[in-house]
Amino acid sequence: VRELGVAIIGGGFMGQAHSLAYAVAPISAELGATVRRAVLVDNDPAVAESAAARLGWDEWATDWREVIGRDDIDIVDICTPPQLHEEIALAAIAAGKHVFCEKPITNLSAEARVMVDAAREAGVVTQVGFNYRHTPAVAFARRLLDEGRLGVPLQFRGTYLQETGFYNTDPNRWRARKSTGGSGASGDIGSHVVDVSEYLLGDIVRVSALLRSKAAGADSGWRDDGERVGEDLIDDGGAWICEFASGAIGTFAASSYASGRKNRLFFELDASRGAVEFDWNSREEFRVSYVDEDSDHRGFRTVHTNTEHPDGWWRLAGLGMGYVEVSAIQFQKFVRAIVQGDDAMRPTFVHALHVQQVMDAVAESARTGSWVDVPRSEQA
Ligand code: SOE
Repeated sequence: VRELGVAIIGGGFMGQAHSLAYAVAPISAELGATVRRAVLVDNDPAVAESAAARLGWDEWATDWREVIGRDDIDIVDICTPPQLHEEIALAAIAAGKHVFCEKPITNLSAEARVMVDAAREAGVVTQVGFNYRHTPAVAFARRLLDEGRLGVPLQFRGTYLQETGFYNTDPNRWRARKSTGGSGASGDIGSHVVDVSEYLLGDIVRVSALLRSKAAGADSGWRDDGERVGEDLIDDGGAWICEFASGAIGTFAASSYASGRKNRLFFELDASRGAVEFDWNSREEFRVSYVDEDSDHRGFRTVHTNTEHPDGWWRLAGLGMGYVEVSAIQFQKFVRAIVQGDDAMRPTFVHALHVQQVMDAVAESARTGSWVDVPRSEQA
């Protein structure tokens, strides 16, 4: 059995999530390869040493440049702030490594474009950490659409809400400004729900958006939006409407100032033969209503996902699928793509480029007040 060595760049929150997922992924499914957690890299030596020891990595290092070209490394996994993604990814691709990159792929679609072209030329496998689409209930919605059981999509309404803005208030943190790599609520969490929508409905082709930053102070509302742009601030909340290439329409909201919402990725999808609801906070529940029901049975039913559903792990429904399981599913797909060339259902750099083009259009529309067209993806 082939062994794939991983170098992970970044020992923070995502470094931890990926480490747990790498440990679980190869022992919970037949992948045709084992995964060796070879080197954890963080520019802070104390973080690198302690994270590597705790999370089961063979070695630690502080300079990714000294690591990514090594012969025993097959996969470079980038968990750094987004403004570093392009440089690290291009170096890894040049060294012939497969690249897993956290989202957003970068904050600029022009950089993402370069990454896509480089990866294609080198023939390496890529994937981006749009993890929520791998939830069995979300993948089941996609299967029902593919099989025609939901009919034609009409309308998607998606939100991703957190309350982190109330508590992460240090104005000097890198996430606070665009120029230091912040993606805003739109790019950081809104991009996840855009990925889910495109996974289910295909390309978004135009958007109209509002983005806002919150002023400091409990009783303050949004700033004037010119201040957000002029002062290089990230957005803390936004809303946008869109049209999909299929003619379906969509509405989206993302906010870091949504009290009580810890990590609420939610969507509703209306289609010609039925409708689906999904809430990450009840992620095992697939809620579906079919048009063609006896009149005394019309309404939503709740199906608890299990091994009958795509990527389900437990035959007994109700045991629960958590953040680590869903993260492990994404690495199972990534490893299968490397070993078997199986490309199905994965958010590659190509998909992530299109999500970034949507996010760039959202930002431009918020600035100009106009509808902005989004180029068609290379999948289309
Ligand atoms: C933001 O708070 C964040 O950590 C995102 O960056 C992740 O992508 C999301 O999955 C959880 O929330």
